Amino acid sequence: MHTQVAIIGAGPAGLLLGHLLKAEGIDCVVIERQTPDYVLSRIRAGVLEQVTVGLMERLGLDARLKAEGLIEEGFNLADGERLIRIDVEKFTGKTVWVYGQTEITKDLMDAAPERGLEVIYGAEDVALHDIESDAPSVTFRRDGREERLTARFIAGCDGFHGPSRKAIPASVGREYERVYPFGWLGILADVPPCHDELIYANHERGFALASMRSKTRSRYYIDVPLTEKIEDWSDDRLWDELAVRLGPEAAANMTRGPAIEKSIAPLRSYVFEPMRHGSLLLCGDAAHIVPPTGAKGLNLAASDVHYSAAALCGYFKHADNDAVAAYSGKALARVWKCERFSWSLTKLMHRFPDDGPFERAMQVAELDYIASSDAAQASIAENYVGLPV
Ligand code: RFL
Ligand code: PHB
Repeated sequence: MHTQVAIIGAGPAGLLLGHLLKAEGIDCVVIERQTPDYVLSRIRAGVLEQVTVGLMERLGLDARLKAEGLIEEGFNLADGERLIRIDVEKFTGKTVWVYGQTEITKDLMDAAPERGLEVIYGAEDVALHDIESDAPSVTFRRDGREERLTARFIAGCDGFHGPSRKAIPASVGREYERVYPFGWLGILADVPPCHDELIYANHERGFALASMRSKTRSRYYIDVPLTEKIEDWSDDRLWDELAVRLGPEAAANMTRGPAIEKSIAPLRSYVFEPMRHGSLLLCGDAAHIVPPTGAKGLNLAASDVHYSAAALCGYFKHADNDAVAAYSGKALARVWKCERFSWSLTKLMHRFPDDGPFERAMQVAELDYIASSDAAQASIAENYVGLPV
């Protein structure tokens, strides 16, 4: 089998890139290890920036997003009794959207057959070959048979644990990493949200986030030590903890219900440089991870796809060899700014086990400053709504 671009991974990055390349008449095949149902069962992001919505619009796949998504004009930072509202719309003239990653992925998956985007699910033992040459290939097993897909480029969209990043020799790559001493315990439930905007809360018992997927489906998180087991968190215990951490007003409006999904995700900041080596381009979680505070992960995957699609179009349609060479630098400039924002919001809103009175005083001073300064609120709003691509 031969194609122009072999895409590894059918998460949001891989499917978005596949559709964008197809729309430009560039041949590609997406290779995914899991089944479609498994991919759709992963409950992850919920907040979309303009870059992500813009790509769905460009593909003409935004109808359900526009019909079912919720426009969010602002969000809230809670610190004990006080609620600081960041008016994103006022400061930036733009909004974000609440629409689940699962729904985006479903829209992209459903549109693949009619647009001729080939996605191979259930591919085992995916391996990359000859990435330093102009004729790289991907081998995998399907239904017990070994197959090889040759291509001009490989796009590694296979998430943090996939094989693409590992195919780059250690001698040319550099890793930057911060692992946080807690994880987020999330619950998804078919109950109305406690507030019409997101609330990120810093409480003496720890962090909490009130988010949503729709007017009838809520998503909440608390931070927990990494030693916690999901079995120890009954729905009742989790709702009680959320009610305390989110404060009395949110608690009074909170509707409890059985969990549709409950899981613990570790928090990490991670960047791999460069994002291109030879004929391999990395996109999304394959190259970088942000802690979920600030909702940047999926949106960063979308901005990488924006840059990589443009680079590959430059190569195939305009004979522009420099476009691919420039990809890593362009993508990383935006990645690092989003890493900074996610890390700083994580530091501001979580109680770290090693923090003492000084670190807490710094949090209080920063929250005081944000509460009293339009400039500080504008800066947060600009980052939250999404930096330009
Ligand atoms: P994905 O979604 O991990 O997709 C990678 C795909 O590659 C496949 N794969 C392989 N395929 C073939 N062969 C192999 N050997 C393979 N190994 C892996 C996988 O099966 C998968 O289908 O990466 P992608 O496309 O880069 O997308 C990144 C986003 O998923 C991620 O950044 C976000 O979910 C992060 N995130 C959030 N981002 C936001 O923008 N807003 C949010 O509100 C938000 N909330 C979150 C989040 C992530 C969370 N968790 C669980 C990590 C909340 C949580 C709790
Ligand atoms: C979510 O709704 O899952 C969500 C929202 C905001 C975040 C992280 C996750 O910062």
